[in-house]
Amino acid sequence: MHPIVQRVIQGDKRAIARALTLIENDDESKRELLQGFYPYAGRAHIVGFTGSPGAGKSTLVDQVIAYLRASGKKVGVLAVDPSSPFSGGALLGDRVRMIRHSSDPGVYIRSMGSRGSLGGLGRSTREMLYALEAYGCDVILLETVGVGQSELDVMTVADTVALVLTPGSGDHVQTAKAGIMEIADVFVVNKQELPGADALVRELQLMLHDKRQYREDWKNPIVRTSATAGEGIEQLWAEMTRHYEHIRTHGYLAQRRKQRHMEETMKLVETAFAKYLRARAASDESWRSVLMDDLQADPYIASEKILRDLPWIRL
Ligand SMILES: Nc1nc2c(ncn2[C@@H]2O[C@H](COP(=O)(O)OP(=O)(O)OP(=O)(O)O)[C@@H](O)[C@H]2O)c(=O)[nH]1
Ligand SMILES: [Mg+2]
Repeated sequence: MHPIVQRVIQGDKRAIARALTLIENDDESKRELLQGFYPYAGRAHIVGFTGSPGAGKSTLVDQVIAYLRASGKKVGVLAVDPSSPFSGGALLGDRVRMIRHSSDPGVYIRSMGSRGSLGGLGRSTREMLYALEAYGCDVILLETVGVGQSELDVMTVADTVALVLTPGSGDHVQTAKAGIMEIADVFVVNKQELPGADALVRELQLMLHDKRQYREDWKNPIVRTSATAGEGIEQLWAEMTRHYEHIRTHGYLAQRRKQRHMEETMKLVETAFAKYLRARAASDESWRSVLMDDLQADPYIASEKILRDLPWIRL
């Protein structure tokens, strides 16, 4: 077993920091690390917080950490900082807000960049979660700004997703980015003390009322919070837990894990296959001539000429 894996499993904070960096940098030791971490997959409840910039996600996460710590849970936090102009000071903001927890041995907080490919962000998030599960986290909180598709994709690794909305921010149900309403398990109306909160709640209730099909038979609850005042946190966590129990007891969690396992595996197979094709295209003489010289053939004909060399692909 890789020495870092052993130390992570023992709960060594410096080791988890190192492991996450190695994973994020796609280090060559990554494969061995993951082999050590994978047996711990599924131990933690992974909770995603998404929503517009400034909705109060970090403030909520900070309050949820405090709440969970009071009940003795070990907590991991991954904040995805997209390299989009939206999150100007987000990184610093997150650090300042959550810094009070950073000396707590039961909390590990990590901000990760979204550099690299879009697909890579999802993959390394998933892999970092395996490491945090091996580290012994009971709950892992994931924060992303729900502006881009890649941040939405990140949320597919969460067991429970909270969409954080705020009154009077133009953050209305009708204008919400397509896809974001569908992935939310719990709707959070944060800054509920501000005017417009009642209207936003009503708007959400109407939308839910019109909804004909509930994903995984789950009726999405709406929770009101005031993150800065620490109000509604207990209820929020109660709904998160209720959702987790729901998907666990009805077999949805097992189903999702199967699906995820298949997709992660296929992605690796596809990546290896694409690499093989590119390498062969660069070296195989007959492929090269089809690709570069035979300009008479349209791309369909040209591709068929190449695919004939791969007899297990039926044309
Ligand atoms: N009035 C009020 N302000 C809040 C509440 N929750 C958060 N805020 C404030 O809203 C601002 C943004 O909060 P953040 O927690 O940084 O929001 P965020 O969603 O993490 O923002 P990004 O990470 O930049 O997307 C901060 O100034 C908070 O103090 C709340 O319940 N009421
Ligand atoms: Mg934030």
